[in-house]
Amino acid sequence: MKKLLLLLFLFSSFEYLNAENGYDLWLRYKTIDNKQLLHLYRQQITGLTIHGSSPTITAAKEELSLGLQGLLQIKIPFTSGTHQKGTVLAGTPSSSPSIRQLGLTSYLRQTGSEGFIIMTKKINGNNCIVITANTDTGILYGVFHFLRLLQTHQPVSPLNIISFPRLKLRLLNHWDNLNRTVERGYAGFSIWNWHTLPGYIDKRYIDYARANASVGINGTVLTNVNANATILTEPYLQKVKALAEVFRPYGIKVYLTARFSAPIELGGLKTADPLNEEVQQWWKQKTKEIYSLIPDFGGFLVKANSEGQPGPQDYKRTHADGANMLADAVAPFNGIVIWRAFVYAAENPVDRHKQAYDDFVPLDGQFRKNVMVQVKNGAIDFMPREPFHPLFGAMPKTPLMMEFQVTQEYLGQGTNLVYLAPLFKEVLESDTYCKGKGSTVAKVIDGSLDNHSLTGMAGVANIGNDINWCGHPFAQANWYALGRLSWDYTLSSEQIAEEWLRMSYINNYSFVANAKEIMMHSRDIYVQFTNPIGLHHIMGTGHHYGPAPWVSNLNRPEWNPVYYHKADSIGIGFNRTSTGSNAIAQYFPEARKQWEDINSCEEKNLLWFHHVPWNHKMKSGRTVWEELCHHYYTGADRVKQMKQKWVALKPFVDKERYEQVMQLLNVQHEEAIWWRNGCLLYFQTFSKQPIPAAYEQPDKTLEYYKSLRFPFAPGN
Ligand code: GCW
Repeated sequence: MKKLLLLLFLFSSFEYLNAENGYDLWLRYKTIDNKQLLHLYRQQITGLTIHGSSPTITAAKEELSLGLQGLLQIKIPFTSGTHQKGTVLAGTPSSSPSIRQLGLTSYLRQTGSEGFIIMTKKINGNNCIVITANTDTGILYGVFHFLRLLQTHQPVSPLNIISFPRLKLRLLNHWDNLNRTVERGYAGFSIWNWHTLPGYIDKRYIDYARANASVGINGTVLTNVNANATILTEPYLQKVKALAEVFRPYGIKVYLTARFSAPIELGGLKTADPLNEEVQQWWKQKTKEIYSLIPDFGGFLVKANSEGQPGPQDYKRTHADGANMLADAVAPFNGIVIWRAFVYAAENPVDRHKQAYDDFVPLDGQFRKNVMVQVKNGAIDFMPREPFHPLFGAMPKTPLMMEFQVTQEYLGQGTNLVYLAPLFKEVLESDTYCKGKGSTVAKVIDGSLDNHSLTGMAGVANIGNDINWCGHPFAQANWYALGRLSWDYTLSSEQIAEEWLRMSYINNYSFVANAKEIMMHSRDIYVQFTNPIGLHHIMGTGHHYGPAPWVSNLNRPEWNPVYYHKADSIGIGFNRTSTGSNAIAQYFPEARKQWEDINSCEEKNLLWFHHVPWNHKMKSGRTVWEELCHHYYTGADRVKQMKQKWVALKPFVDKERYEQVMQLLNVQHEEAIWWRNGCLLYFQTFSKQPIPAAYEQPDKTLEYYKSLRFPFAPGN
């Protein structure tokens, strides 16, 4: 009997134990493992009729066949126009007469050029599943959505879905260099093999496009914002063209970063002054050349006058002058310019928090119609927790695009399990109060507050040539989440996590519930053991790996962690109130209120805005010093709990990914202890207070932590 049970167990878990390398992302299309459901789906889906002949429709067909064959383990025939019961009928009203007759025009008015409808409809008396849209791209998105329903075991009858994106541009920004290193990349080298392009099309490019289309990402900036002008030379543009051709059927446009000094470097001009006519001509010519190769080229993304990049200020011109010059060049081709607001200057003694706002707010109203200003979610950088950027709501005349970081530069890099949707949502749901209560960051970027039609969100990609694309198996969830939220920012982090888990692992209730819990707490845990109660920018120099709050000797003041935590004998934290740098004044008064007063400031941002005496009492009754100890220790302990939770999920996960995640959680636990001990030992030199005896005391000295070096840490 025992043997039989064991055999049964082994047999039933065979599916789970198949090794997986993660390459298929969330598009695994494994057979529905619930027999009843499989049976039901097979009855409900009996044939496929897809109208249209564009490459996008071909891609949709291929995806449907691949998906259904995998999920249902039967070959569902493509039919033409019979519409038997259970037919999946896809097409636009113009490509499909049967769909035209269904009278869906009023719904299709809502879906725009990318949205879709999936509805159960009776055709010739038979229930069919209709996937329709105004464009073939909409059909493709609908197909992916339909497959997702099956992948996540949702009912497919009756269906009544209308979906359209809330943001127009949904982009990945690759910080990929032409030599294939990736700035802040933790998943290997760049997936763009420039050397073998354009002749060789790696299958990865197609799978990359499929993955993006499956979550609605419709643009990709191929190159690093720390730009290299070589990408604009003819041989490289041919390579870009080849990629654009792969992506086009999937609704994805390519964009490039423009190095501002390219007219000098490539054109041999003496200047790159945006008001110089020759310079303007050079860009116009270059742009024409690009569009002759790539007619649907998206446009340029520019980092200028920031961290050593050239820009218009080199010629005493403004960011608007620079952006407008490029905007005029791309305008005849319907291109756009995305100008980054991430600027700060070493020569400027003003709190770095304030510099982008100071530079950009006076320019509001001066940008051309086809310019977007891309703003990072917070004013400093992509810190583990950061109040929203004060520029959101402060430039009503300019469409602002959100820039999130999907790659985990400051959030555990390649070794930590940190699910970022809660961070993204925290920012999007923050109230700027720019037009009174409810003026959330989301409403600023979706254009609804100021009537902008150019809207968008970008994520700095976490993709590399690692077999599983993202390094950490759970990092794939962050790519997925960026896409899903840029399509619909009202989705909850839980829902996104759940979808991703069901598609990437298994639909088992217990697995999904527990793994989701690990994900949902992971970002808070990371904040807790690295940057609790508003600490920020205290990471290692250059590579940004691990803690280094002690660093004080770097050339630029604002590169030093001590600039941000300001620990001294009195207390810790950056006073950004009116008695300090007054960065807080950049927020609208109602928003400011939550932070202004040291005694009522929301504690998660306390040290962001205040220099707080060591013995200041927190809501918990602990002093600030005790509170720091509490958070660092609790955070590190919670990583241990994550490990235990993962161990309990072993029966549900294939061996390969189980082991990968397990090993990484072990590394994460060690890193958490490193952060905890390093930071507390260092801050203790100012607080002069003991780490409460109840805690296990650090087993290494501060000198030891200070001596650690990582000369070849990735991503630098
Ligand atoms: O977060 C910082 C990174 C730089 C990056 C810069 C930016 C591309 O450390 O590596 O440069 O931001 O966003 O421009």
